[in-house]
This record gives sequence, structure tokens and C-alpha cells, in this order.
Amino acid sequence: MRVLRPRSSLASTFAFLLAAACAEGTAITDGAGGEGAGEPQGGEASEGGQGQGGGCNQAEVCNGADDDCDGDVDEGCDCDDGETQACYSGPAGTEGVGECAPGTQTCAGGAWGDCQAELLPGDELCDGLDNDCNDAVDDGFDVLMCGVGECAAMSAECFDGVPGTCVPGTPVAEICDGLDNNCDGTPDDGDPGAGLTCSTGLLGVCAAGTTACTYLSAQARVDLASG
Ligand SMILES: [Ca+2]
Ligand SMILES: [Ca+2]
Ligand SMILES: [Ca+2]
Ligand SMILES: [Ca+2]
Repeated sequence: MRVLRPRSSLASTFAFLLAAACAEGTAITDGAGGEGAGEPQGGEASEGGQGQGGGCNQAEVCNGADDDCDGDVDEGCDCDDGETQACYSGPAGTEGVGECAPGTQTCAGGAWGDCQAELLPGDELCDGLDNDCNDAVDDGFDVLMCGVGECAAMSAECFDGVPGTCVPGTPVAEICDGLDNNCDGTPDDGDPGAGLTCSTGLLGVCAAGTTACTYLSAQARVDLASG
């Protein structure tokens, strides 16, 4: 049989409030003592009281509040959920230099998430930008060389943010000049100008001769003259 007894009900409610207040107050000053003192009274006061007093029976959540009422706020949390902050995982001294820029990370489950949208150093490209973030634009580029013999040419590998292109010279017919005019890697190959009739300056049968390419370079002549 269920009988309503206002006085007893009021007493019970009072006891619950007292127990809740006692449990909460004790927990702040002494976590261990709070559990011992608070649980028996809370249980006697009302089973239904768990819903109202559940705030102190929760696990700590990283939200800036002392959810488990142990006197410590957000213990075990690196950050509050939903909080954001700037982040950068690149080498020291590169953040904010050239193309390198910080990203953003968000707190979830009390821990910082991955750094999103950060711009880290990359290989230097010929693009007018400081891609490797060493405070120098398009640095490290050299000179392009191409072609052989008289066709040899060179060009800047990167000029004004634009990659250079090396275009070799155009080969011409080989002539007897000590140079590689046809750009095949061999000077005066094919004995250019040879086989023509000429005079040796000698007498008799030795007067007639034929030409041959025996060109010596200017340096070779100097070497020969100096002995
Ligand atoms: Ca650079
Ligand atoms: Ca660059
Ligand atoms: Ca040649
Ligand atoms: Ca030649």
C-alpha cells in the first residue's frame, strides 16, 4: 500500500539536498573523504536523485568545468574540446618565411588534432617564390649548358621566375680551322679542305702536292714556338 506522507516526503527531500550539498562540499576539500561521506546518504535519500545529482558522477569532460567534482578542472585534458589554435610543424625558423605559414588545429577529446592547412617548406622551384622558406627567392639554381663544339651554349637555369632553356648553336660544314664546326665532338673531322692540288714550293717532282688539314690551334702554336 502506498501512502503519501507530506512531512516524511519533505524530510526526505531535505535529507537529499543536505546529502548532495555535503557530498559536493566534501569532495572539493577531500576527494577520498567525499566519496565515503556522500554515497551512503545520497543512496538513502532517493534512487531517483541520481538524475539530479549526476553532475558529480560523470567522467571528467574537457569543457572547462569540474565534471567529476574532484576539485580539479579538466584534469587529463590538453585543451578544451572545440578550442582552436595556430600550429606549425616545420623546421624552426621557417614559419612565416617565404611560402611557409602556420595552420590550425582543433581540440577534440581533450587532445589537439592534426595541424590543418599549414604550409611547410618544399623543394625550391623556379617560380619567383621562396618555396623552401630560407628567405631567398629561386635560390640554388645554376647554369644550363648544352651543345658541343661550336654549338655549345649556356643559359641561366632560372631567370626572373622563369625556367631557362638552353638552345645549342646550329652546326655548319666542317672547315679546317681547329674547331668543331659541325658539332659532332671532333674538330676538323673528315680532313676538310684536303685533296686539293697545290704547290709544295719544292723543285721538280716534289713541286706538286695536295692539301691536307693540319690546322694547329693558336695555343698549340704558342706551345710549339716556346719549345
Ligand atoms: Ca628559397
Ligand atoms: Ca622558388
Ligand atoms: Ca667536327
Ligand atoms: Ca673545323
